[in-house]
Amino acid sequence: MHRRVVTRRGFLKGASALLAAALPGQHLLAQSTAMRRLDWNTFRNTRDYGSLVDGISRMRENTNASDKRSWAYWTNIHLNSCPHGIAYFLAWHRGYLYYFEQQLRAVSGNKSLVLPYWDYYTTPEMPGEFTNPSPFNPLYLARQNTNVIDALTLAPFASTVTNMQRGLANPFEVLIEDQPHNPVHNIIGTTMATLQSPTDPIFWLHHANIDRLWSAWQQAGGGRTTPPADSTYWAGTFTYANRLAMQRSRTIDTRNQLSYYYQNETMPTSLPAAQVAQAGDGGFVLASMRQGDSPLQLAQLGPRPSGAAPRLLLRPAIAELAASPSRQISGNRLAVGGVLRIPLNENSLSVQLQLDQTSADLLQRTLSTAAPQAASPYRSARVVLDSVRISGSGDIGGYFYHLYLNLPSSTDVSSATAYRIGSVGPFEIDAAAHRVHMRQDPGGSEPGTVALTFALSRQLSELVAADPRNITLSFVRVSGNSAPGGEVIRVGEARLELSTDTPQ
Ligand SMILES: [Cu+2]
Repeated sequence: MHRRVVTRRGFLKGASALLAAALPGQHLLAQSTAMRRLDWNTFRNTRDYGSLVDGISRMRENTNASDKRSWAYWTNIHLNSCPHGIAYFLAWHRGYLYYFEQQLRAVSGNKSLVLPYWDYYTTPEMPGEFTNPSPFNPLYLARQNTNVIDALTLAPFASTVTNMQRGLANPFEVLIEDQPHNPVHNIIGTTMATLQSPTDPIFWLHHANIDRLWSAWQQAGGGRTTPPADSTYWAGTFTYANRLAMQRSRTIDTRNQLSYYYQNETMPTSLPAAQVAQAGDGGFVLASMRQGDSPLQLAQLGPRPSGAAPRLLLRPAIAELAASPSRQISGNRLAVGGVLRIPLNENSLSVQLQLDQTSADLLQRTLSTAAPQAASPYRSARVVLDSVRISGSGDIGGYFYHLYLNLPSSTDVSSATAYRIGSVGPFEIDAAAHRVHMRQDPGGSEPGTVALTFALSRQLSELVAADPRNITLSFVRVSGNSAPGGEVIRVGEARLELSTDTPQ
């Protein structure tokens, strides 16, 4: 079975260019010949499956981390230079996977080997080949969980998500990193919940899937826009290691620039069917208007069938915690109210952000579109979790928290995403600690901690401005089947800030 195919689109393009430019045909055909990355469920039945297992086995056995044929060499590239939570998350990983795939080909001796992907939107349970704990199985690594159904969302594929890059309104790159990318790392846990995650073989199938979803989004039309090749956005180079670099502009189009494409390049349109609810789990509880329904995890609920009763997400109870004062954080950031020392454990909780009258007035002048903008030096609002650290057994993962602002006391789950500002778990904390280490981020106010920032959408800013004396922040816990209890994360301060930055 060979998968070196010439696509019709690629062939026609090549043929017309040939006629137009009268260049040697072989060269053009070589450029339009692309390799197809397969879904694991297809890949596992090809002869390449053996090459993949053999290649990974050889690389894991090679313990010389300075040798590019070793497993640790590739983990160290990720550890030393991956951008998480900053620009080029998608493009950097596209080039990283491309070079890793070439290395796998070289080590396995199979020139047509391609990286397969794990489509968890179709099969949320990790493929069994990766979970067999035999010491002779090179695809296995200890993990907290193997089912990622609670990590999934359709939010990045909504028709309103038309910008690719961080910094523009509603950016695809930020949304897909936030969910499903980060929660998949967190729920699987153990090594996957850290920047050492490429040590786990499932990492490569997870990131091939994220890359595939980006490809699908790029081709979906509907006004979805990637910066054009001549944009300054693509200027520059990713340096992965010594003599291993890629021009950013080469990562725009997989088929024509990197000569690969995916078996399925369409965006998911539904979530996997709901599974049997876990009784007594520590996750958030969904109430139903009908009696007798079991509580279900939020992500397990697909679109509600017409005529069915709405399924409700209840806002977690408000914890009474000490308030933090309004104060100037820097020349362009003002804290308008917050709370101190939030312990995050197996339960969900909400906190109330207390604003004094002066801060409330300023917030209203800044964020309300009805108010004159000139009356405030600030332009946007954000939630900052400061002095965040892992505590207890939190570093093993298996869990994460959705963050909501001003969640109503109960809301239909399909409406809850309007209040969501992001998520936090051990992977986000480890990635932020790495940015501090790389001096890309100053870190948290307390030494050895991190700070996480969540920009508010225009809609949420309006909502907050409408009632600035009554702002709640909810941490909604999502636990995999295996997840640590007790305090796992400590947030030193959660606060609302006004900033001079452009609104999202
Ligand atoms: Cu990742």
